[in-house]
Amino acid sequence: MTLLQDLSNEDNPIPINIGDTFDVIIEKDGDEDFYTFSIPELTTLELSMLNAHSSSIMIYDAEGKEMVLAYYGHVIFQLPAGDYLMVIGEDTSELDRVEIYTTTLRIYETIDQDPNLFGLPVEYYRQFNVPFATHDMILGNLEYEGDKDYILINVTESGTYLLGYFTDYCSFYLVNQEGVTTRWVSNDRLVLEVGIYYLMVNHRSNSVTDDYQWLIMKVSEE
Ligand SMILES: [Ca+2]
Ligand SMILES: [Ca+2]
Ligand SMILES: [Ca+2]
Repeated sequence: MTLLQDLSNEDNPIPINIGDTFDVIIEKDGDEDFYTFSIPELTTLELSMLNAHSSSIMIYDAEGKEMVLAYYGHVIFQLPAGDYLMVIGEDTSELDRVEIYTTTLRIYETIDQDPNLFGLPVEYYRQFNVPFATHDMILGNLEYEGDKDYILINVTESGTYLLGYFTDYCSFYLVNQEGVTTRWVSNDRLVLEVGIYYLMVNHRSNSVTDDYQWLIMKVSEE
């Protein structure tokens, strides 16, 4: 019988490089293995694990903020530059055998043009002035499961605005500078003050990819 050793603990995380494949060995109920990695710039990553339907994955930034929480051994996510701690454990009620998850953390190739994250420097975002100069709709796409798109909205005149969109499976939200998020359903009106907001688009369903089109119009309140 092979005696499996716990490879890491909270005080001794294992450094990994993006692109590495490694075995996570969950010896017993409640076991967790710890890994660290760094990325130099905003990056979309894919974590794939074999035989890991029973896994849990948590990724924390250097301040200890949880950035990713995922199950079932597969997740695509975006992180800004920084140092990260990844904790992999099991998600079963009573683990009665050793689980070995063969795990790869790699860059996910995508043409996603809109960050999934709020609070990055403004130059990361597509920026639109509201009211629009034209009535052309803006195109976007949710490129992969879990994609979210943040788009910067610069409101230059306060007033009442209407959002219009075409999509089958996306939901739209308005996010203010404090991160307060308001669902914005097509044809609904919101009163906006001059300032910077974000439009956030995410999946309403489990669909993998979705195209969407939107515009924001200023309306006069009678
Ligand atoms: Ca272990
Ligand atoms: Ca996208
Ligand atoms: Ca995105």
